[in-house]
Amino acid sequence: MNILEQIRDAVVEGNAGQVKEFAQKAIEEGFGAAQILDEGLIGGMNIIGPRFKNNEIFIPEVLKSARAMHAGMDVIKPLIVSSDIQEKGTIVIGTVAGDLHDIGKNMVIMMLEGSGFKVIDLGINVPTEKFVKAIEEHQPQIMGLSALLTTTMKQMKNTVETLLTLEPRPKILIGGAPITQKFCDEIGADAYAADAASAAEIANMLIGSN
Ligand code: B1M
Repeated sequence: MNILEQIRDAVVEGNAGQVKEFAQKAIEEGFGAAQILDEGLIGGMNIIGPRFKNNEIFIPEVLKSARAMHAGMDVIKPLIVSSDIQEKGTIVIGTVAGDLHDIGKNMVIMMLEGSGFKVIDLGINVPTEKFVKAIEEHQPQIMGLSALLTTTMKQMKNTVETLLTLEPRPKILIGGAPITQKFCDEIGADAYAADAASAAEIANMLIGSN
């Protein structure tokens, strides 16, 4: 079993100590952050997802895996986020109201910061008013919304509807497992990104630096 598979399995087992140790070892073996993220950390969560869905495991196990995954993200973060990168612009990001999922959002943040953006994280369960207030306060070029539940897609739509009425307004970038380009077009957001790496690419396109 290679080191990325070991990371994946340690995420599945929810063993944060091992995930840290293996992630460090993977870096020493020359694996890049993106590969450790995709094949190791996300690989583990992709195994957890169907098991959770099929009631083979329950919330405590999922949270244990989530914590293990965060421990791995802490190890690879310095590889992604280089402190001497000049800030390109500000992005405010949050998970919409009613939704408590933040693992994917936090990955998106890591990639955005790694790409040179200043990111203001509003956290989870963010009501529309809080997004609006953050726009007034931080004047971001981009507003990022994440949703992981089909039930909170409706909330995302409501929030986007309000943001579209602001003048001037930031570009709106949306993402999350149930979100699609079709949904993005339907609700009038400016862009959809399927994963953390493309979120950073698309953010660059939105501010015209690519
Ligand atoms: Co929840 N949950 N969960 N969960 N959970 C899902 C999403 C689910 C698909 C599991 C399932 O049934 N198969 C299902 C949703 C079904 C649906 O809506 N159709 C589900 C459910 C039902 C629930 C609860 C309702 C369960 C319950 O209580 N009965 C409950 C809801 C709580 C709430 O939010 N109100 C719940 C709770 C939880 C936990 C708290 C236990 C935990 C969250 C912990 C945390 O986030 N801190 C949890 C988890 C971990 C999951 C699964 C297993 C994994 C999600 C994850 O982190 N994936 C998930 C199953 C699955 O997705 N396979 C599931 C890894 C992550 C890297 O991927 O978040 O997709 P993802 O992010 C990607 C992209 O989507 C994209 O980039 C990321 C990186 O590549 N992306 C963006 C994300 N945001 C973006 C924003 C962007 C751009 C790209 O621009 C701004």
